[in-house]
Amino acid sequence: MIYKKVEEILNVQVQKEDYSSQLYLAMASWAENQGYSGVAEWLYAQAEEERMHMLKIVRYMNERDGVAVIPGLEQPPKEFGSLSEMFDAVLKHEQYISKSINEIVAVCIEEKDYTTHNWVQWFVEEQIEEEASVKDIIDKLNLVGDNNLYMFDRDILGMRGGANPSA
Ligand code: OFO
Repeated sequence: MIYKKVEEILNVQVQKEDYSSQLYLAMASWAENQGYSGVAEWLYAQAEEERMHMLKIVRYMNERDGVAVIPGLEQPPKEFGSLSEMFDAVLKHEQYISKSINEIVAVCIEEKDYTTHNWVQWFVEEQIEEEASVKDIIDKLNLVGDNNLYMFDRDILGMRGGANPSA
C-alpha cells in the first residue's frame, strides 16, 4: 500500500518529470535548428532520461497499489535565446527538480513511509549527478567563449555523465 500524501506528491513529481522531458525535447529541437547537433543529441538523450524518470515513478506507484495519474502535455517554450541562456535555464530547472525531490523525502519522513524514503534515494543521487553535469557544461561554455562554439558542440557528447535511467 501507499500513503495518500505520498501518492499525491509522487503524482506531482510524475507531472514534473513529464514536463522536464517536454522541455528538453523543445530545447533539443531548438538547438538542432540552430545547427548545434552535439547539443541537440545531448538534449534528446536528456529528454529520454526524464521520460524514464517519469516511468520509474509510475511503475513504483503501481507496484505499491497506488494510482498514478498520467498528465496531459504542457507546452514548453519555443525560444531559448543563446546556448548559455539555455544551459542556465537547464540548471535552474534541475535545481527546482532537486528541491521537489527533497519535498518527497520530507513527506516520506512525515508519513513514516520508510519504503518510499528508501526508494526515492535513487532520485536524490540522480539530482546530484544531473546538477553537477550541467554545471560542468556551463563551466566549459564559459571557458570556450562565443568564438569556439563549434568545438563546444563537438565536445559535448563526451560530457554525458549522469546515471543510467533504467537502473
Ligand atoms: Fe533531470 O531529473 Fe528527472 O528527476
